[in-house]
Amino acid sequence: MDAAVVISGAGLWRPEHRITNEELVASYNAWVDRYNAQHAAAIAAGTLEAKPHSSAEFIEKASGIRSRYIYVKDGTLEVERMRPRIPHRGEDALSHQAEMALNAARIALANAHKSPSDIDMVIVSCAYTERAYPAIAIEVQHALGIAGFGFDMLVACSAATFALQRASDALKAGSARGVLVINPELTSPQVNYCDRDSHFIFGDVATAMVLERAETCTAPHGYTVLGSRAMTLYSSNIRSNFGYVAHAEDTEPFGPENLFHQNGRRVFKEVCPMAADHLEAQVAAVGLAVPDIRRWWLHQANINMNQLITRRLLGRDASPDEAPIVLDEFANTASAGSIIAFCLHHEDLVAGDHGVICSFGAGYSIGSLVVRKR
Ligand code: CO8
Repeated sequence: MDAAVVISGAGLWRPEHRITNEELVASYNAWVDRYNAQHAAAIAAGTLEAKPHSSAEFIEKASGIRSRYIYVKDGTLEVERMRPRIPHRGEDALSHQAEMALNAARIALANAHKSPSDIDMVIVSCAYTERAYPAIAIEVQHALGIAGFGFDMLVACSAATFALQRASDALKAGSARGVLVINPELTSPQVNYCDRDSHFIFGDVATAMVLERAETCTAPHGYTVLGSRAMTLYSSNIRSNFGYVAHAEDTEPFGPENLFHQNGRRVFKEVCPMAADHLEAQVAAVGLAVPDIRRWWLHQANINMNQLITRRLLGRDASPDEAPIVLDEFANTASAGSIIAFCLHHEDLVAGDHGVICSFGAGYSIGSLVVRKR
């Protein structure tokens, strides 16, 4: 029989700065007014389309987002800049993402009643890493004084769930005693704040989880992993093309086509049924049925998506207690969304309660873990 693996601690770190929809829209609309004024002649001649305003009401209705955290607010709302002004750190300083990762990791370790000496594998898994190497995970491992190994993983929105599956498999196989999975989602540098379709979508945050074998777990809120599944299906509907080859292609690495962009409508239509089918199959695979699930910690990209998926699964609307939404405060935080929902809403479950952590997004990718409170 497989050794039982437990999620024994979770940590959530919020940046100190926030941007509300109203602030974001005021900045975008001022930028649009300036753009339209600068191109007034072409717009009047019909050779260029005037850009329309964004609206806070649209954003909340279409997505459920009311505000987002941002690692550095300075610069982001300035019409002349429209991107964060993140101070450069030299090679001797702790990197931005390592700092975010450490903030979340320390909370997860404390909640798991573990110290760095109990950990021997560190996975930093998120939508982007700020450099190729040395891995952010190895920097975090060094800062915490962990003996063992670390590596980075990129799977966009499913980075956290896919890493949790890697962690669970390593613990079952005996190649690790304790694993830290950390998701420092520094999304803001890849957001095109001049794009009306996507300027509102993302927020920055860091989450972390500690996983260990059941026999070492002493934490008060441990969750046994009953099963996990990762699946991918290629799609170009969500893309971020920025990359190192631009240096040799002689292309602008950070042009609009290389920042985040998507066909949101198609993503919505294609991913919702896939996610619902995946969840139903995954719950059945561990011998449970949908009504046995006490809580759904779902990916947080869009409130309407989550409502559609849970309605398909349950045959009725899910209550906020059954499927918590954190989008209003956090926006879409790439892979961290379902982990934030877990961090904020897992201590009230009682022994024997079942829950599902699930992500869905770019790739396409879907990842899920069915868990039971100890
Ligand atoms: N303000 C006012 N009106 C707007 C705005 C705006 N900001 N934007 C669009 N509109 C208008 C459109 O022009 C359109 O007008 P009309 O009907 O006259 O043509 C109307 O509103 C409707 O537009 P859409 O059809 O585009 O709007 P939707 O209702 O589809 O909502 C959403 C747009 C919210 C984007 C929605 O489609 C959605 O959320 N889809 C799911 C997308 C999703 O889940 N994507 C996952 C992306 S995240 C991911 O995979 C991880 C990436 C890694 C992190 C990246 C970090 C940068």
